[in-house]
Amino acid sequence: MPLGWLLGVVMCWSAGGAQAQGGAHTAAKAKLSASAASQSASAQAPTTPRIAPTVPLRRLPSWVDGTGPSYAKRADAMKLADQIAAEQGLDRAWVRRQIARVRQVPQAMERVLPPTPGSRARDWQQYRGNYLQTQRIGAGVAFWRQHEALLARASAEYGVPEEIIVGILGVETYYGRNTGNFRVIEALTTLSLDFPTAHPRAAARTAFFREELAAFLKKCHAAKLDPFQPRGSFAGALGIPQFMPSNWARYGVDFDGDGTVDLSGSVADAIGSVANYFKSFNWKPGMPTHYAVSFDYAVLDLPMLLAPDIKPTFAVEQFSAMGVLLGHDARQHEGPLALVELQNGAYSPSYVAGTENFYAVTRYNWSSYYALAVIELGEAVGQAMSSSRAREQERTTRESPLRENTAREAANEDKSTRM
Ligand SMILES: [Ca+2]
Repeated sequence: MPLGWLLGVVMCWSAGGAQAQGGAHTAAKAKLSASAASQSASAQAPTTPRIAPTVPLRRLPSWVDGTGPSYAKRADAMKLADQIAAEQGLDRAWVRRQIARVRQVPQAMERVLPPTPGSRARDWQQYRGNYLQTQRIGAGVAFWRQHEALLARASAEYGVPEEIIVGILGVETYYGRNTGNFRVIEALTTLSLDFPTAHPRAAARTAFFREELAAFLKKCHAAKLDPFQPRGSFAGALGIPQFMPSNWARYGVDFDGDGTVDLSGSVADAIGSVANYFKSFNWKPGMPTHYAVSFDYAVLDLPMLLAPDIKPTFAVEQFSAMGVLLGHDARQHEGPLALVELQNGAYSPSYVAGTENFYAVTRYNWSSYYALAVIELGEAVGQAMSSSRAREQERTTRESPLRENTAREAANEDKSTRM
């Protein structure tokens, strides 16, 4: 989600996100890497993912509305309104009216705060278990089947695999089920004017949310949309793909051709926009996202390998010189790689070699944990799709001779009747 920045930072804390790097997605390779890596590089890590409690497929919306003070009489709020109007070329009175209608939403202020450092150990297996549930994979298969033609068209047009689009939408909103309970304008106004000063990067975050609020008001004004209508996350991320408003404007695609980019009501627009987002962040068609690694402990230089974090930096030869052993396919890889470390709580970390396409997934949300969950969910859904297609094919093959026999018998019967 072009929730990017914001949530990225939050997730890096909460999920333990080292920031990841890029890698294209080839189902077989992607599959290999995570599990094989955790087995080879961290023999003590749990090999069976813990499964999180099941999530109900549908839940009643519980809206979170502003209950704090109104911004109508705040001088800084009206000053911000005037600034946005001037910068975006919007009617000053209209912007003032919108912001004056907003009440502070304290839950947004609470949710942007990172957990106390050390309060929660980062745990990839646990994080993974939150997304790779049987129900979510099943919902992904249903989504893929229902929107197969759209996914195929987006994949062909933008060069991004269906698995990645399906993985993103599954992790972000459970295929549109959980798109957020906050009024986007209330979340963004609150975080623009009352971002918690306890946050280590409060000034930068405030500036970020002000830009998002401006982008949101501009989009609403252009679309003649009441800014109080769209709902989203506590951070103002919108719709099925959870785009921040500036990304809605920048990367949103009218994929169903109805003249507007509707990320909440149009699955086609959501699918096209996610694919366009990845293309815009240099997704390289055909490149795997990551490879399995093992270590030559005699020469392993972990501090050096982990220094660039998720940014693909090292050539295959450099990896090898620093003690990272790669399989046959990975050794043929052209382009830089990053050693991605995923902590497993009390167990040894898992490691993968992330490519530029792994890094591209982290541009949606700046967390390697997030990226690998997206990749593995997409892959699990893809495999489930293939199995169900194979079963259907088998059934068709098994039934067709029967049908032929029945037809032949019917024809013979017909003949005998005529005789
Ligand atoms: Ca549209």
